[in-house]
Amino acid sequence: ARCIGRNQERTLAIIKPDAIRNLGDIVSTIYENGFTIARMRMIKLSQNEIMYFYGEHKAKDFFPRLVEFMISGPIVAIELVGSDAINRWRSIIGPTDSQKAKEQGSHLLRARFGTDGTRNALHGSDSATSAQREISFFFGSKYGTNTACYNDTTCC
Ligand code: RTP
Ligand code: MG
Repeated sequence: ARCIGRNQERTLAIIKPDAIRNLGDIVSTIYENGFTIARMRMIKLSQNEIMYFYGEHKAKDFFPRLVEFMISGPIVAIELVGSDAINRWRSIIGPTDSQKAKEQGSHLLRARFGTDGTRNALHGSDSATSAQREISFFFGSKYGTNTACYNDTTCC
């Protein structure tokens, strides 16, 4: 595998069912922001799989709404690699509520493609621990196909 450089971090992005038609624009934005796509997979998850993936939210009032939304169609899981990828991807998508995102800036991906607090077009891992868990959930291993390293301590 080719080494992609130092200070690289991985995160898991998801294009949610409401944004699948905008896959092309979203992939363009990913590359415009200097990320590499290590792996990408389109999949329709079962109710049980979504409940497991979002298990940390199972007691929240919005959980049934979230599960119903996420099983409403296929999603695309993307393993992103880049500098400060976790925080940078979350800042590119914007706040959870798409209406708040629209107030903060029309360039934010949730402003462009989301509708409200649940139908918000995109996901981004919230920590390195979450990123590892979520990448493994979709891809089975933390290592991508076009990279030789996981982070700056093991790379190059
Ligand atoms: P995500 O995990 O999808 O990247 O989003 P997030 O960190 O910004 O938000 P989180 O609190 O983890 O919530 C997970 C997803 O649940 C749905 N949600 N609906 N009040 C609501 O209707 C509500 N709150 C959260 C959203 O789809 C959110 O992304
Ligand atoms: Mg979250």
